[in-house]
Amino acid sequence: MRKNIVAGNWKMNTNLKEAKKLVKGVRKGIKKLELDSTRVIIAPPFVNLPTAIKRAKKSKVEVAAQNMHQATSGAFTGEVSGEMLKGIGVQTVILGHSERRAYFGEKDAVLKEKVDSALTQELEVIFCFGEELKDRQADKHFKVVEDQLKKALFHLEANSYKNIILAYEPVWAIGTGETASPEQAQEIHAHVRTLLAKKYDEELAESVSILYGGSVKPANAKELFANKDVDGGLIGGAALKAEDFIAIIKSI
Ligand code: G2H
Repeated sequence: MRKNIVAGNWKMNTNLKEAKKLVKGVRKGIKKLELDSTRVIIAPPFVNLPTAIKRAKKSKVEVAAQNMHQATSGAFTGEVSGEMLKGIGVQTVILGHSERRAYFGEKDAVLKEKVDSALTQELEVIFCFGEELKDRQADKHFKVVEDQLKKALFHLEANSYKNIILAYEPVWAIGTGETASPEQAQEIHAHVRTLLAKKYDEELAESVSILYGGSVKPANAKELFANKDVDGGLIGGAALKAEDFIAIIKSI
């Protein structure tokens, strides 16, 4: 059975003091919750990862990174490798976020390399994909999503998918306050499961958690998560306030 997952992508937010406070708030907030089939992940900025890992110890809060370089080491000023992340106790890394694609020029080919590198380091990957507004307006959203998945993931062997979480994040809904409707999210998630079933098999397609991301907040989380193929969310803005993040976790 696949797990439900609520993951907080803190993006370039939180100084050290804020990060400590936020981990504490999340940790405290989930303490009394029944989370048997739900995972809670937070993804602070690189510099706050060691502190977050330390403060999340012996709790159900897992800590992820927001990005990594595809090489193990080398002359790549300013970059961080999967091996380095693994070395400090990170288990999961977000790859392919639309902000990485849009502002840092990350194309499908480099994302494929990053995915391979992360899996080699035995890191779990939260792989983000999603169409832009112009794609949806041109009725190309199914095709765009399909291409993104094929180019970065479909070379993988079936057994790699035990370390892959997918996150559908329509670009037009990210940080805009605009959310995909539950129906729009469900139809893409179902489409992705069909693609996985065609490429691999039904069992694999049913085993992969597919999260929705894009302006998820306490007010809309329940109706999004109620969909059969929506297994939780990747939360940005609303993950920066412990009480909102907890309210979203409670919606699952
Ligand atoms: C999408 C999401 C988290 P937000 O980027 O990855 O951010 O919830 O602020 O739209």
